[in-house]
Amino acid sequence: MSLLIRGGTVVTAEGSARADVYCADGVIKAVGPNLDAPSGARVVDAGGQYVMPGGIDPHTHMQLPFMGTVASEDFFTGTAAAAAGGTTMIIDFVIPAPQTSLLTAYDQWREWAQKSCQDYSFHVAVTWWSDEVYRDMGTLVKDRGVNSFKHFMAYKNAIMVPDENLVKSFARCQELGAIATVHAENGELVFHLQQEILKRGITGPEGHPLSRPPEVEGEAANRAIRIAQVLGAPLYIVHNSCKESVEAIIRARLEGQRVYGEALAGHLLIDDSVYRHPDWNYAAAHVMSPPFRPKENQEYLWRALQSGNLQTTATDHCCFCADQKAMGRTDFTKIPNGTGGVEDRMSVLWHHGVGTGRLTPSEFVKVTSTNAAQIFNIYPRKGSVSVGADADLVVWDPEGSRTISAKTHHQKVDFNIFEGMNVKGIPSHTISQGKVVWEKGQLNVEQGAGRYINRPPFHSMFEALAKVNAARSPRSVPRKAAQ
Ligand code: URQ
Ligand code: ZN
Ligand code: ZN
Repeated sequence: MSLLIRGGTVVTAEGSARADVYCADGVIKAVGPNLDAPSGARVVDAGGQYVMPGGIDPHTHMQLPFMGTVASEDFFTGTAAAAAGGTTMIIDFVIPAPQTSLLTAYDQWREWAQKSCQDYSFHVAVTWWSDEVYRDMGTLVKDRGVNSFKHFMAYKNAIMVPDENLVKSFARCQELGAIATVHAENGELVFHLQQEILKRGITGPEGHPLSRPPEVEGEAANRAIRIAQVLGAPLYIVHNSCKESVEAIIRARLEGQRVYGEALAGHLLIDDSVYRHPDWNYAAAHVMSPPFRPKENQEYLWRALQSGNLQTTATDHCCFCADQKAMGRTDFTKIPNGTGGVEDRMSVLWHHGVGTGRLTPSEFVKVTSTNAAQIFNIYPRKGSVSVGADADLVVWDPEGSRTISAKTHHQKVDFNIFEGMNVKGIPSHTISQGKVVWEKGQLNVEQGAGRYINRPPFHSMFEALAKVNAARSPRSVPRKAAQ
């Protein structure tokens, strides 16, 4: 099956140019103007549209067991919804229960993810510490294609880890050539504030943001950054929601520290007024952590993306339906934390990013695909439109529009945090492994077609480079016999 995408403007992180893209055997074979269509090739007319690397969502939680229930979206429906929105790869999370084997959890998540219809990979959460965890991290890097380890600094009495574990695990990441990632909220402060707020008789969703003020996030972000700095470990902070965490990242980056930050599409557009909505279900549907923030934080996050101080966008797609959210009907701390967005991220970011002039099309590609591919070491296989890369592409119609709604979305959840939002800029075609999986409003996905994508450790790349350089260095070139 070969495919020629003809007449479009290819947009990459580097720039844009009128070019056709020819794909065969699941990879890009040629990029250039006026390509011929070999006999039998399918031709997609991309005239007047952009051809970009398929979106990479580096933060999802399909069918996550969490807070006494399981996220409603599974790996098939979630990767299908991603295709409908122009995203062609997700990086999800293996989250072992504390005191359980990381390798066993990894195998469990691999089994769950086999039904995916598009490519996927996993960060692995370090939710406890022991010599076994130390060894398993090595196995995961060397034999399972994992190069990123997650640490929850919140969720006390569940998956939160103390500083001691952060230190040991970050040091192990540095040793292995892996990147440490964190959910940065001070879980002890959250727990204390939750008890205080409940004591005052506040049990509704309005209590959620009160228990997780921005300072709680800023403190944890800074703490993780300083630990990583002392240990020389690269660090990626997920779902930065406020000025306090971004300021910590900017300071570190100005000092030359290797710290990366992620922003969620939700945090870029939704503010904390949602928690004061009179309808309990509406407010509870927005309970996620860190919470949606006061409005001024959105512009701050946009500026951080524009300035390159935040590098990626994601969704933290972790869906719970109304009956699940109702588990916290009398106690907001029992409302399962999480919201969706995997289908809407790309259009929301194009409309509010490129559509407003905040982002150029190339910057859009960087923050929705290429930067994540580079940070998690799968570039240029992913996140590029280049010969040899996987044929994961999106044909983007900048004039197309749609209204986002739970009534029409493909996400397996009964709520949409972007409900009613009109967006201009939509995928006319999504191509996964060279196959058109979304076309003019119709999914054409195959359960199980998705592949697990190995992500090599970083120093292995440096070792490879070192070998290449050594081979080139003058010392290794046999000297001509003296004249
Ligand atoms: O914290 C996370 O990233 C997971 C558990 C999803 N839930 C959330 O509220 N962000
Ligand atoms: Zn989180
Ligand atoms: Zn998450």
